[in-house]
Amino acid sequence: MTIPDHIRNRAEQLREQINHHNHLYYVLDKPEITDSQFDALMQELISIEQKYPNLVTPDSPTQRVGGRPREGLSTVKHRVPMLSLGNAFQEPELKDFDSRVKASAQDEKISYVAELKIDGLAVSLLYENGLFVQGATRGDGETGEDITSNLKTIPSIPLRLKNDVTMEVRGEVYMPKSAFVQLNTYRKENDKPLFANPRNAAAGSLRQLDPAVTASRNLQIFTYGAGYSEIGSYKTHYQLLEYLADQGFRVNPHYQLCVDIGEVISYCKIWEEKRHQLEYTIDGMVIKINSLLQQSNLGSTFKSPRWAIAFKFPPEEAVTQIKDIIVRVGRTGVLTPTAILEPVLLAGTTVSRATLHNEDFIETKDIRIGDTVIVHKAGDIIPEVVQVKKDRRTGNENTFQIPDECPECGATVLRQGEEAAARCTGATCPAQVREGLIHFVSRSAMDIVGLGPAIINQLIDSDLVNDAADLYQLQKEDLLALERMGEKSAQNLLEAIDKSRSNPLYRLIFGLGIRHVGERAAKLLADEFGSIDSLILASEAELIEISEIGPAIAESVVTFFDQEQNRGLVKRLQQAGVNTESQQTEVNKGEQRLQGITFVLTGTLKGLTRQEAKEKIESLGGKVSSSVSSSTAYLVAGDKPGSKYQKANELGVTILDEDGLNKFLEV
Ligand code: 1X8
Repeated sequence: MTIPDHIRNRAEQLREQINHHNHLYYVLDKPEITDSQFDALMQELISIEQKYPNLVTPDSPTQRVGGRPREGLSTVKHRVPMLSLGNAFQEPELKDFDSRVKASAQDEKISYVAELKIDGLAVSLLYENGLFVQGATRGDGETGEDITSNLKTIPSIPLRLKNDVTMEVRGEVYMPKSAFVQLNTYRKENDKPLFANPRNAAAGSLRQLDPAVTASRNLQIFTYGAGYSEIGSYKTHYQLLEYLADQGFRVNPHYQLCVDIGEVISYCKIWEEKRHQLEYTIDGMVIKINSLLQQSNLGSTFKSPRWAIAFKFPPEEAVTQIKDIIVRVGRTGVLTPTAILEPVLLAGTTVSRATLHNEDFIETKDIRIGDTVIVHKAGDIIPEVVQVKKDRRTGNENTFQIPDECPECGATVLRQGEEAAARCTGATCPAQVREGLIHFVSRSAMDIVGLGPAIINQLIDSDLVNDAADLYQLQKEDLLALERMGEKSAQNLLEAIDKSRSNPLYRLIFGLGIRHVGERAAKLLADEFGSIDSLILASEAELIEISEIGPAIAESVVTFFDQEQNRGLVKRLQQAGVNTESQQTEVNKGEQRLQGITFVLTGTLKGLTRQEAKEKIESLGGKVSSSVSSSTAYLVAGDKPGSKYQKANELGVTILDEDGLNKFLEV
């Protein structure tokens, strides 16, 4: 198809504009247009590229959000090893470093650049002639993992540089604190395991087979160096940082030129104080010799450069006393012990509580009421008890046990089998009712805006609401009687409740708070059964047959609907006009994640037959073909592969082993 000149020019212009606004927004943090103006530019480019696919360039901004997996994580050998830094923990160690440097530099004047040490994941970004071609993790320093598609989803990583240079840029990918809190809140709502800190969350998000997952995680990058580099107009590290920023990279603004080690030390002290004001976690400072010539004269040991050092901040800890241990009852009835602390300043905030997780945690650490303890913040955010100071015990401390009866409703508390959690068995436990309602109205469930915990508490306390169905009976007068509830808010709330009546079915299923049924399982169940009435009738055997629904979910669904009380709740929700059917069979996007990808299978697989593999791939929207051609995306090679293997090699088709295939088939 010939492409009219004006279209070609317009696409080029759009790409430039989008890149420009991306840079303003993500790198410089100074947007000049609104989000919707930006979306309009993007939409225009997408529709041009859909009509004229030849216009799609690898660096087009439309290529950032990969909606499907491109490759298993293969390995990359770094052209220049990614070394780790030597550490200094105290001022004298920095002075020693300075003396060592000066001794080898034969009385030349040395100046340093001090930078923040970002607590994230080191990555290497390879640009060829200005084009981003490959990104990798640090790995063991010699060899890392290829995470190109995932890195492309991070908007502040430029796909094309200002100049057509070939160089390898290094930086740290991290998750901002706010994104971390948001992600964990979401994971908690969806019964998924939480990330311990932003660093783990960033690592988990980058090392994904599906770039769409990475794209959803709000990752960021700061670049701070070069590995292999073809040319260099820069002679100092300071100039290199300026050069990186000029090429379009995001560079942390808090770098400082220091003319001697005294200035370095003062600068480190400033950030040790101010670190908590940042939107990301740092674990120290990095100090580098400014002159690149001096750097290369000093060289490196096999492990780390001699021209740089990391100054690690001491872990932030505080000593305080446990005044009491209380127990909170969550939505699923889990009793979580929480330490009430003598308030203490820690990592920038006053901390007065720390989670004690469960009985085992308390027992392992031998934590008692009255103990003096060391607390820290996991990932700079979550207060935790690290250790008991046993030498401070007076004998007046009291051991703590999870009560046998629920502190909220008096029902029996049970610990099942190997589970660490103790649970309240009371079906009408007010704490469970409250937490259950908070879950029911939450954003991923029925999304009733304006119905926060404070109002829910009042509604329960005034006996207006005992379960989710009662919400739909509320009248304006009921609401107006609540504290701080005006005419307008009452009206808005009633409208929000009414709107939720027509939510898609999966939101209701998720909102019911059935154990183990997260948002994804709820979508699968809604798609499969089409109505809540059919779901109620489903047997465990039928449930297990659904791919991705395991025995724990199946059992839990059946147990839930076995309860008369729960079936009654559903009935009352139906009577109140809440939608309990799928309007249309929603195409489950996650399910179709292999759409457009063709596999060829060869050789003997161990874990499943080829037929099973074929069915699994097809159920996720992928295609299985019997012969290798240029449209084959992956050859899956089991034991004793035949001629297909050779053909795939000749055509440059990516070859997966069984593990590689399994990674595609897992969620
Ligand atoms: C690691 C890091 C470096 C810098 C910042 N954060 C890090 N985590 C920096 O140079 N500004 S350098 C580095 C390394 O070389 N291992």
